[in-house]
Amino acid sequence: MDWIDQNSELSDIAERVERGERLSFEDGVRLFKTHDLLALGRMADQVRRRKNGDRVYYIINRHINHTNICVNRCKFCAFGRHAGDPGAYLMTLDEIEAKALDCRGRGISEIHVVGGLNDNLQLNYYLEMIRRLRRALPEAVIQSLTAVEIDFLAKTNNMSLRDVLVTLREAGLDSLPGGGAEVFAPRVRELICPKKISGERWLEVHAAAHSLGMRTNATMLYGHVETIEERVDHFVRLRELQDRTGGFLTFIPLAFHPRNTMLERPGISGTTGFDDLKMLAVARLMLDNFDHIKAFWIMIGPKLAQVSLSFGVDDLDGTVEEEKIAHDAGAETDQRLTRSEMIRMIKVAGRLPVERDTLYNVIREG
Ligand code: V47
Repeated sequence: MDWIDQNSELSDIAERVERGERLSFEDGVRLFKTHDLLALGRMADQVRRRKNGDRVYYIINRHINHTNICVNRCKFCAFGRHAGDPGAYLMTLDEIEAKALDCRGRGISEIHVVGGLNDNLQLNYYLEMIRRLRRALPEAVIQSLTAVEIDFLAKTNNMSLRDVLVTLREAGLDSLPGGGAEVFAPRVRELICPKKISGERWLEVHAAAHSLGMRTNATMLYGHVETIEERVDHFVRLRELQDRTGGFLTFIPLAFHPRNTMLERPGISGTTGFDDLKMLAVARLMLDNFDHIKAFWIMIGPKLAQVSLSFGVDDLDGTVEEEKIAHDAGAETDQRLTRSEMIRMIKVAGRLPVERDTLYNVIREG
């Protein structure tokens, strides 16, 4: 083990990583507490290489946020509005369809649609939206509706989770994105999103999707009121569900952006580069049964996302095109990257760019 100093405070964990052993809750806490970022990065990089070799994935995708009207109004969110508030919007089905039609012929393989909990919307709006997206882009994977929206549809229509998911799947829904997970610990949810579904319910929705053969993503919103222990608990719970179902595709940490949110305080300016790299590296080490760890460049910037390729990351998300959730909260990144910018970032890091679809099938290499 010549890649880590034998006197490093992490050398016992490094030995377990080298042997491919599962890390414990206590190991996760120690990893977050270390300041030895390079040792942490080397361990995560070793696991990344074992799982994905030199491949770094990206996708040509398009985000659509159909409404920002939301009854939950989470404190970390600058995107949600009450109906009638300035800036509140709801896209018509024609407007959504027009955005999808605009994607035709541009090699877009995934449409990512998420929005607020708008109690004026009936199940039929969602079914028709998905049918129209399906018709407009028959080749694309529709990754839409977070667990929070699925739960909302089940409750408002008095349906089981399974029935809602089956109905949406018949309309053309393929996969669920990872949003709404935040931090599972009840203490944190009480402080930042008291009206949102519990962590247990989020996991229940994903388990229901997995049981139908739908693949889904997982996230964690970090850098607000959560403790290190609550972060590690979040990993352990995701890892447990993944052991049971194997249905998660990737994990995406989301760096909290405070601007325009109810958690904005003088002097608080969001996560630091150290926090972001640590989060990605610890995720790679703790989530040993996840194939992929994604750096969402929209949240941490393309430069740090590129550096994170040496800290356990093997996926840079995609071209995105139009992003509102982080930008309403002060993100200063562009809203889109081109395919050639993605490829350049990956090649400069000495890795092999692989364009993928949602399920990580290879579309093109190099
Ligand atoms: O659930 C909300 C987060 C999520 C803020 O599955 C914020 O591939 C930072 O889940 N600062 C929605 N984050 C976006 C999301 C996502 C993004 C990219 C890829 C995937 C995927 C999923 O955004 C919310 C919440 O956790 N969020 N407000 C904020 N102020």
